[in-house]
Order: sequence, then structure tokens, then C-alpha cells
Amino acid sequence: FKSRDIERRSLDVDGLKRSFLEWLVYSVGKDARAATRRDWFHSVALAVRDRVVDRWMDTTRSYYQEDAKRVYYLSLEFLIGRLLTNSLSNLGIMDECRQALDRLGLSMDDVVDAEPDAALGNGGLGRLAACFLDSMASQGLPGYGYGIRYEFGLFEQRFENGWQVEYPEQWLQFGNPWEFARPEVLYPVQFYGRVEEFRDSVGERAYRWVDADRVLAMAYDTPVVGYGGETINTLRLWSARATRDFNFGHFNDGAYMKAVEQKILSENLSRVLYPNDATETGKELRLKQEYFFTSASLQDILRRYLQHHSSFENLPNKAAIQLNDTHPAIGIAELMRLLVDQHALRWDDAWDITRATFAYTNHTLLPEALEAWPVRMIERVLPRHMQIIYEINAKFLNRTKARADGDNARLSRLSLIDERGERRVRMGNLAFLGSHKVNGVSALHTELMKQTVFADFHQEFPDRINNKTNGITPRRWLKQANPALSELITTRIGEGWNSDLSQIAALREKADDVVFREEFRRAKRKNKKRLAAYIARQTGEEVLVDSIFDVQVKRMHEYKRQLLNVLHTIALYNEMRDNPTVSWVPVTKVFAGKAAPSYHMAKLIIKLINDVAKVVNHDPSVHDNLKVVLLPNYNVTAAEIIIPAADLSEQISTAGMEASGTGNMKLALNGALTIGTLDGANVEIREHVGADNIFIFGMTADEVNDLRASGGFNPREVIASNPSLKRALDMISTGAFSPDDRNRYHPIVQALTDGGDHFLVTADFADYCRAQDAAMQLYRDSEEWTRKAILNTANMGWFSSDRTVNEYAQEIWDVHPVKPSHDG
Ligand code: DL6
Repeated sequence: FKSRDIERRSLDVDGLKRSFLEWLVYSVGKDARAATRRDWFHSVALAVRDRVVDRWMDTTRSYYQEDAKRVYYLSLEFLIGRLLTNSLSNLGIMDECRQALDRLGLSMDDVVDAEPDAALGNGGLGRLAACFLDSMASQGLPGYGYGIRYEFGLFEQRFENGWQVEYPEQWLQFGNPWEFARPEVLYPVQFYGRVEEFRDSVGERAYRWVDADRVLAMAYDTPVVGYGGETINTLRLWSARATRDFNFGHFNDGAYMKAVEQKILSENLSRVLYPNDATETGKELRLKQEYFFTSASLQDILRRYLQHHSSFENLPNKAAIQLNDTHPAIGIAELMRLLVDQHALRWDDAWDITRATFAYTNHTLLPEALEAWPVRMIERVLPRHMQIIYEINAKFLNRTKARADGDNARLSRLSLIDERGERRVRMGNLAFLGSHKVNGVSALHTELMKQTVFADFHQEFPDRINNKTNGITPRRWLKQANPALSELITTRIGEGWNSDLSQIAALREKADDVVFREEFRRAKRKNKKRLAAYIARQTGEEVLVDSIFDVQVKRMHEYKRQLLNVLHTIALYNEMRDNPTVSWVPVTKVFAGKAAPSYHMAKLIIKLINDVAKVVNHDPSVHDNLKVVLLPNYNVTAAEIIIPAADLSEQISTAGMEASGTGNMKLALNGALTIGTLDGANVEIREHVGADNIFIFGMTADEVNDLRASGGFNPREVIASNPSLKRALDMISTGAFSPDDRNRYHPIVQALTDGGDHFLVTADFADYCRAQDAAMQLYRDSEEWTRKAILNTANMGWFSSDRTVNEYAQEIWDVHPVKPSHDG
């Protein structure tokens, strides 16, 4: 037993190789000769997991022993992607693993590629949560992620005849070697039923929630390996299980099939991730998902706390709960219910504890994305919570009324209930009121929060809103995704940047070193070759490695303005055709991103990109100077191939609409130059990389606001005055790209003309083309371009998510690093 024990921890090549074989035979149950790549992936993952477990237990034990304050990050999404290279890299055994596989005659790339991409999120918000997990563990912070173990992650996107078609993403189909099922960690979660009033032991009025349906939340734990493998934190995801008593009742009635049906229905709760990036359409199942994981998480947090404490007044000193957007905001009412109804605390004490424990991050100002659940739905699904929300509201409005000088409009804006039309609970207001800190995700976004959605709350609680500009983990987004560049960087400045990205500033002086520039270019070229091969595999299209790789990768949304990029593409295509003798800078336009399945306009934009690609890519008159590719099924794994290869990073949202962006940070860190509006974190990126090293264009958020406030503009006038825009739009509207259906793009043309062009695509077109021209001119001067690219990489140190989580830890959570003891 002892020797096997040591074997399981061994980090050398021989030990790893023996472990891989042992897992293959005794757990996967395969002979090396018969094993598939997937079998090997499972064996390797299980062997790597072995190397983590002791340290994981040490970490958890240290947190208990120190009774450390923990932070709980509640998020409906964790877009973690693959974990094998991440674990190997953070444990520092990538080379050893590669060699061990080599000795077994296996290629590391093949094994890595057999891992499914865990897509338990839609986009920025979910990926941010994953970066924060990495950073918390790498900083030694006692941080837990809590979410849902969706059986189906974000749908797989395929293109059929150029249209997006969604397929189920069955990431768990062959099992998940990283997780530990915890069938003993089960919490009941209730829905429906009614509330009964009674008198408690001291004669006070009290409430209990009765006749409710019950579902069980079962835990699955995934270790989160911090850089260096010192701290291993936990991501706990909940899966829905039917309760047994629930079934037995039906058995007694003899209604066997009904019982089975109910079981299946109740387990639907954790079946599928909602595929909308920003908006939810008020589906009851979504509300139930939100309550399901929030309730289970809070019960778990209280259980952990009560192991060391017998009363609740210390809860805020031992637990910080961060709400990742309003999705878990019902937790505020749930904690009140647990404290008041189940633990008999006085309302005011419970409220003080709740507020001191919770903090809330807002990720969007888009009005359609601000959650507001119909009162009638909450009343039915969570009757006790509705009462609690009314009570919180009444107490707050009563207190505020005294100061409001009869300003009823203001009071109704502050209310937790939106009384216009169908009555709804404003989850943003609930989250704000129930939190001691509320933050935005970039400087501009936070200012806009103060001026718009939370203007009244900001007046009421001027110290509550604060900014925490997003960040990205340099481990995944530079070290792992871009070995060519990260190895070059490490040879020049050492490896300190992995855990302290500010050290990357040491590269600044290398921007003037001609040899370094050559090496930097070589690394970029290697990544571009890798992407070109991927493009060829995915789309069949051959692209020029020496063209400028102009990349827009993100969810498809009108505010992100893929349309602006498409219009520029068509204008450039026309110019190239008109001037065939000019020596053009070859351009490869790379797009990728999913549209929400019900977002028709976004799906039409996908079809347009594919239609434009078909025409442009097959037109010999542009001599390969222009290629357009739309890569299918954008996910974390695809991002890891695309981002390191980009020359130009498209961050072109209508100013004021992108809360932060994080793709912008990944691309700039990998040496792409940004072409962008002054929106979200682009503003701060410009400050860090320098105005000379970024292409800024377009209206500012203030200008957008003024223009909209003054009643908008007339896009037809703008179009008429810009021949190249007019021609591009005419081509779209007359069917130049859709000869099989000339009216196909009528809705797009309509939105950009008579529809008023809400996203100001036409208004920003001319300046965008100017910025594009400037980029193409600069690209001709490859020394100067490389110099600026290096300065981008060198100046992005501040955008590490380590910096971001440290700010949260110090200014919101009051949570401190704990050094785990690994002495056994
Ligand atoms: O904060 C992470 C990320 C930002 O970088 C994006 O700018 C923002 O659009 C995104 N927000 C959402 C909206 N979801 N909701 N609710 O994903 O958050």
C-alpha cells in the first residue's frame, strides 16, 4: 500500500508512465494495445488528479484549522474549458507528462484533444468566473466556486448551408475524470406549496413553508489547481436528484409511472444551461435553477460555518458571498429565510448579517438583461421568498419615504417591485439593497451604473458602488495557449510573470531590440500557421499566413457590431476589385461566435458572414488578398488557438454597451493590436498600452447618449453621403450575396436604415474605415507593427485576474491568503 501511495504522488517521468498504465488497466479496464485516445485521456487525467488530492485535502484542512474567512463565488456559469493542460501546467509537470506519453508511443496533443470542452457558460461572465477560480487558487485565497453541474453545456454550433444549427453538447457522455461525486452531500430544495403562520415558543408571529415539492441537490467537487500546486481550491457544482419520499408517496398509490415521470421532471433542473448570453425570457425553469443552486450553496455555507460557530453574528467575518450578476440574487431572500424561519433570528439582526455577507457584481446595463421576475411566478414557486421580498421592500421604502420629500417617482424607481404593467421583482434592486458592496467591471461601466440603472440607489448609498475592472488569467491565456510566445518571454525575463504579471513590463525595453522583434514575429507566425491549419480543417478554406489576421471572436450580438466589420469587409472587397493593380495588404477576416438560438437577427448576421465569405473567397479578382472565415463552435478550446494568432483585435461595440470585455485583454496580451471604440475596458487598455499603440475610433459613450437623447439621427443621410457604405448596403439589399433569396437580408438593411440604426453602425462606419486603413498601412511596416505588438504585451500586466481578485479580496471580501501546510 505504501509503495503504491508514493507512486501516486510521483512527479517524475517513470512514475507518471506507470500511473497512466495502472489507471488504464485497473480503472478504464483496457489493454494498452486496445486503448483509444479517449481511454488514454481518462487514464492520464485520473493519474494527474491523484497528484492533486493530497494537496487539496491539505488546503481544505488548513482553512478549517485557521478558521479562515472564505469567499464563495456564486455563479450560474463557469466556462472552464479543458482541464488537462491547465492542471499539468499549474503543477509544473507538462514536460514530464509529454515524455511519459512519448515513452508509451503516444502524442500529447492527441491525448489533450480527447478532452471535451466544459462549456458551462455562455461567454464573458462565465469565463470570468473560471479565471477568478484560477486566480483565487493561485493567490492562496480560500475561495469556493458554487454553480450547477449542467448535463448539457452550451450547445454545439454547426453551420448548415451557412445557417447556425444547434446540437446538444454532451460533455459528460463519457464521464468526467476530474470530478468527485459526493452522494452524501445532499440538501433539500423546495418549490411551490404555501406559507403557514404560527406563534413561536415566545408567542411571536412566525412562518413556515409547507406542502412544497422537494428536490435534492447533490454535490460534485472539482479540484481547482493554483499555480505551483500549493493551493487546491474547490468548485462545487450541484446536480438535481429526486427525493425518495417524493417517489414513495406515489408508489403507495400504485402510480408507478407517475412517480418515475415526476422523478425525471425534477431532475430536469440541472439538465441544461440556458443559451442566452444576456437576456432571459422569464422561464420558470430558469428561476428554479437559480433558486436551486443558490439554496443548496447557502445551506452548505451555513453547515460549514456552524461546525465552528454556535451563533450567526460572526457569519460576515467568516463568509463573503459574491453574487455573479443577479442570477443568484434570490439568495438574499433565502439567507433571510434560513436565518429568520429556521434559526429564529430577529429580522433586523438577520438583515444586518445578510447585507454584511453579500456583495453583488453587475455585468451589463442592457435593459433587456436586467432580471425582473413576475411577482405571480415568485409567489407560486417561492411563496415564502415573495413575502420576505415584500417585507424588505416595505422596511426600505418606509425609511426612505421620510427623506424623499414626496418624490413618488423616485420611490417607485427604488422599489423592489416594478409596478408598471405586470408586477415584477427587480432582481438588481434586491441585489443592491441586500449587499454591502456593488461593483461594475470596468471604470466606464461603473460610472455608467452610477448614472443610469443605479442612479437612485447610488444617491441613497453613495459608498456602495465601486469598480473592479475585469482581468484574465495569464496562465491559461498566455502560458498554456501560447507556448511559443511564453517560452520566448521566459527566456528573456524569467518566469516570474506567471504569478505576477506586472513583471511582464520588463519586455518594454525589448520593443526596440531588433533581434527580439524578429523572435516575437517568429512566435506569432508559428501561431498563425497553427490557426491556418485549424481554419483549413474546420472550413476547408486556405488562408495566407502572411496576411493580417483580423479577428473578431465573441458572442453574436447587434451591440457587438459584427455588422460593422462585415460592412467594412464588403467595402474592402469592392476597393480591391476596383483597383486590382494596387499592392494590397492581404487580409484574413476571422469571425467566430454563437448566437442565442432565439435571437433571429444574430443568426441572420451569421448567415450573412457565411454568404459574404462564399462570394469573396471564390472571387479570383481579389487574388487571395481577402479571405473571410467564420469558424464554427467558438469555445474556450477554439479561443486558445485563435487568440495567440491574431494581429488585429476587433473590439468595436457601440460605446456604453459592452460592460468590460475580456477577449480584448486576452488578444492584447498575446500581442494583437486593438481596433476599438472607447467602450468597457478598452478605455483602460488604451491608458495602459498607450494611445499610439491602439486604433481608437467612433463615438464616445457620452456622444452616443447625447445623440440618442436628442432623438437619434437619420441613417439614410449618412449612407447617402458615403458612397462606399451605400454600395456595400446596396449589395446586401439587392442580393449580391444571396442570389438564391434576394430579400434574405431585408431585416438587416431595414434595421440600419428606417429602423433608425440603434447600434450606430452607419454613424461609426467612416471612422472605422479610417482606423482600418491606418492599421493596414502600419502592417506594411513590420518592424513598427511588431514594436507596437510587443508594447501591447508588455503593458497588459495590470489586466491579470490576480490583480482583480486581490482587489476584491481587500476591498470587498476582507479575505486573506492562507498558506496550506503540506507536512502531512
Ligand atoms: O464581466 C464579464 C463580462 C463582460 O466582460 C462583458 O462585457 C459583459 O457583456 C458580460 N456580461 C454578460 C451579461 N450577462 N448577464 N447578465 O455576460 O460580462
